Amino acid sequence: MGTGFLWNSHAPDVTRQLPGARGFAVIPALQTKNLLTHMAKKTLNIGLVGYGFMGRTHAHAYHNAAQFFDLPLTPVLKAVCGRDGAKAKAFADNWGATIVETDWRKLIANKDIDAIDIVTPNDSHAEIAIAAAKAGKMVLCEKPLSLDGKQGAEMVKVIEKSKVPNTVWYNYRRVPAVTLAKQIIDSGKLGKIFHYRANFLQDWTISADLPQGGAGLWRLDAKAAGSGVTGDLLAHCIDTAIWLNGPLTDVTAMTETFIKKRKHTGTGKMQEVKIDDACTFMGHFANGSLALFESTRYARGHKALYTLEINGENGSIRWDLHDLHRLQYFDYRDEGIVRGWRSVHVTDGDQPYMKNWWVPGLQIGYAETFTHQVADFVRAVGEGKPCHPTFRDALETQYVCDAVLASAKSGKWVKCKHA
Ligand code: SOE
Repeated sequence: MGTGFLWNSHAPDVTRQLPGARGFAVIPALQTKNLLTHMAKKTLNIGLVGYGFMGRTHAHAYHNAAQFFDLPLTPVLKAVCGRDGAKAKAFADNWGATIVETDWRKLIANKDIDAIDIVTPNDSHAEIAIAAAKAGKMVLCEKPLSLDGKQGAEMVKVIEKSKVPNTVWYNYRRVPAVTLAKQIIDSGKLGKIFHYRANFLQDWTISADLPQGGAGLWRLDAKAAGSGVTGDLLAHCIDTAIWLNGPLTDVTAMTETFIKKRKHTGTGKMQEVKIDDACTFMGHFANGSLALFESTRYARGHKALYTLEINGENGSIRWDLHDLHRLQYFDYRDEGIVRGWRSVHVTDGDQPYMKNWWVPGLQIGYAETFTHQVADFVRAVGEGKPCHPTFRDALETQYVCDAVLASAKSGKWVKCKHA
C-alpha cells in the first residue's frame, strides 16, 4: 500500500525506504530505481480535498497519467473529502475512489494515503497543507498557494521543514506550446528580452445578479479568495512569466471593482464586494525587460483568454490559450524574403510531452496540462527531485500579487519581495 518512501531531499545519497515496506530498510536511490523497474509498480495514493471544477481536472489527471506516461509509481485517487458527504461520495464513485471523508483531518490521519491534494477555496489551503506536511504527507495544492504572501511564507516554512514533496498547480506551464516557449527562450534564440506582456480575460461576472460566496462563486468573496482576478488569473500569468523570464522587481498597478455590492450566499444580505474585478499592472523584470499585464472578468466575449507575448532582440514568441496547441514564433534572422511569424503546431513527438500522446498533427488540450503535472510530480518523487512550481516558487508569485494589490491601493510603485 502506498510508496513507503522516506522523504529527505537533503540526504547526501538520497536514500529511500524499500518500496512497499513501511519499515526502515534504507537503500541507495539508484538501486531503488532499478528495483522499481523490476517490481510491480507501487501505488501513490492520493487523498483529494474538495470536488469542484478543479477537483475534476485533477481526478481526470490521476486517472490518465500512468496510462500515458511511464511512471515509477502509479498514482491512484484513493480518497475524496468534502463537507457534503453525499456529493463527495458521488464524486468518489465517479472516479473510482474507495474512501470518502467529510473531515480532512481524518484523511490526513489515514496511513494508506501518501499525498494530499488540495482543491478547496483559497482560505483553507494553508491549514490543510500545513497539517498534511506535518503528518509527513506529500502535498499538491491548487493555485494560488495562499491568501497572501505572509500566509504563503508560513506554508513554505512548514513544508520545507517537513521535507515532503510538494507542488502547486500552475498548470499552464505544462501546455506543450508553453513548455516549448521555455525551451526556445532558454536556448537564447530570442536574445536580450525587452518586453513581456500577458492578459487573462474573462466575462463571467458581468451580471450584477450573481451572488458572492458558495460553489464556484467563492471567487467573488474576498474572505474565501483573498483577492479577485489578481490571485485567480494574474497569478497564472505571473507564474508563467517568472518561469519564462525570471523574477519581477517592482510594479505599479490599478484595480477596479465594477459591481460594488452583491448578495452574499452565506448571509443572504447585500454586502460590499471586496475583490478586484479587473487589474492592470506594469513592472520591471530583473533582466531589464518591461512587464505589462492585464486581467479582468469584464471583457465581454472572452471566456478564458490567456495570452502571452515576449519580445527579444532576435525574435518574439506569442501564445494564446484559445489556440493552445500553437506557438507563434518570429525569428528576425530568417532569410528576408520568407521572414514572418511562424505558427508552430506543437504536436510532434520531439516537442514537449507530445511523444506520449497521439501521432504528429493530432492535438491535446487543457485537461492534459494537469496530466503532465501529475506525471512530472510522480517522476520527481521517484527521483527525489523537486517538482516545479514548488511551494517556494508559488510564494514568489504570491509576493508579486501582494505588491500589485499594495500598489493599486497606494497608487505608488511597490518593490516585490522574493521567496
Ligand atoms: C476562474 O474562472 C478559473 O477557473 C481559474 O480559477 C482557473 O485557475 C483558470 O485556469 C481558469 O479560470
